[in-house]
Amino acid sequence: PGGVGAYRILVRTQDGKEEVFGPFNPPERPFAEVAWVGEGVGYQIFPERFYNGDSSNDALALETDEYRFNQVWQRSSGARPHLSRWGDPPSLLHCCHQYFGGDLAGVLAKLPYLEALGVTVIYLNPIFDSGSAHGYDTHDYLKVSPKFGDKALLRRVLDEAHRRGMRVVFDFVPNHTGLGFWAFQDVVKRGPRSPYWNWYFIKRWPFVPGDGSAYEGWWGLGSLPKLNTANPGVKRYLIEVAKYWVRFGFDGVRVDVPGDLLNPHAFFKEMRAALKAIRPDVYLVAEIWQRDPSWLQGDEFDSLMNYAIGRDILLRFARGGNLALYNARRALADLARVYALYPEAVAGMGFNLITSHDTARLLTELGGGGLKDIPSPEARARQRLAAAMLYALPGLPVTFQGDECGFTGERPADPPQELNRYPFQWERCHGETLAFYQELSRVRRELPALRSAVFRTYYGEGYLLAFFRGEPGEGEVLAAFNSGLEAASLPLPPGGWRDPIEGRTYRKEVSVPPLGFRYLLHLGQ
Ligand SMILES: [Ca+2]
Repeated sequence: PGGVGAYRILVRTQDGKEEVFGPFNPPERPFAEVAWVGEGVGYQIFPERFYNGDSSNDALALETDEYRFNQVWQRSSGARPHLSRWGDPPSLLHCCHQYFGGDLAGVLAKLPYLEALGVTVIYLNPIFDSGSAHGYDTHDYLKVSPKFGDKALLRRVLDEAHRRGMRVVFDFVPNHTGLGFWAFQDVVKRGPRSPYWNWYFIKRWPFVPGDGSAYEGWWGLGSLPKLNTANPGVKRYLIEVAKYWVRFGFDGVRVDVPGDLLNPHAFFKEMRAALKAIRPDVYLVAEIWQRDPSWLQGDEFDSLMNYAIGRDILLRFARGGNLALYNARRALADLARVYALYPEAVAGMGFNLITSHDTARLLTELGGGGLKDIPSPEARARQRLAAAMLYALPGLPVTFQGDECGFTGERPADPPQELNRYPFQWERCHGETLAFYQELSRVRRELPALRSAVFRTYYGEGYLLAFFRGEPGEGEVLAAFNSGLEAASLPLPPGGWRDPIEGRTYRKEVSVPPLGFRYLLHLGQ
């Protein structure tokens, strides 16, 4: 109270020894949390495979596809982009050029579904004009992809989402463009005489578009020419694009492969300053898969995509199995390490996920099999366990579309089919799993401790893991998870602890069911 001063940390070990560390000084400019993030429940939409709300625009996918611009592809005998019906089997081009017709009208139509799921934050995969189903090869940063709709429809989606208390985050791809981007096309035509020659890294000219040996591409791919973001003109252009969409009404930005940019930290410092000047509570998320606080110093991003929590900790724990390989004690230590690494504000607005369009589906990861398999009850239980952990952490739990319906989908390497992105088969939604996710949202709304930034470790032995959420005392939550096949007994701290799902109150100890969990609300002494 009355301001923040220097502080010390007192550590008391189990054998009663005490040691004092410090004094430490708090940062001069404390990192401010974007308050709406950690309060919410997140959901990722991959628009081409979510819901087809307007079949009249389906064929536009073919007219705008990369194939039009990729002369290497045109001269090859390989498969061509094509349209499929919603439930058709995946083709060899499933990942990127097999189109099913999903669009923004589909997103608009399903907002009531998302509201019933408790979703308050939508992360949209790229929706701008591009040459693929995934949209990471931008042709026009300022145009909505015609296969998805137009700006007026996007306006309606944002307005209707906002009216329902939802925020929307767009996907921004500054590292590379698609072949159809106007600056790249100008370089193709005019070569060194093009004013955009230095927007890219061209090795020789003239060249055939699609020939990855003629210019730098992302991961060497000829279809994704890399932008020179150290060029002030490129940087200015891209930051103006981001500003445009924030002004348009988006609430946050997810940035694709920020670590691959040239001079990335300079770029994102400038981007943050520009966007926060428009909207101080705009939310900035980086696609960085590892633990890395260098992006989170208060002057670049608000969060990473926390695969490092969801996959490296939660998923490994939820798989159970050989305790020598991974166990609750290690999971608890790993969680403690993450939350010691980041400022509390960063934890509180963490973008927490286990799966996305870039991973196999959650149920598949937990033993549920591939697209055509029938998952076992154990795999389904492990998915519920993993989801319950995700919803109990500080920050925003983000579910990839369809995981809440218990779908499966693997990612075969050859050919790379990305079956996790198979169209959302609405009539096949697993009702019990959906009801479970709805319940998780409801409990998160009901228990403020689960929405706070405060995290403390409690217990980690064998398959049983538990941590506290929220300030100590009445109202805090003890969250316990059992990844083993037998019930496990958890000793409770003093006082009464109520399980809000089951409605019973426990003292001294509680049994956590096999592959089960409990959120326990502290009732005080
Ligand atoms: Ca459509």
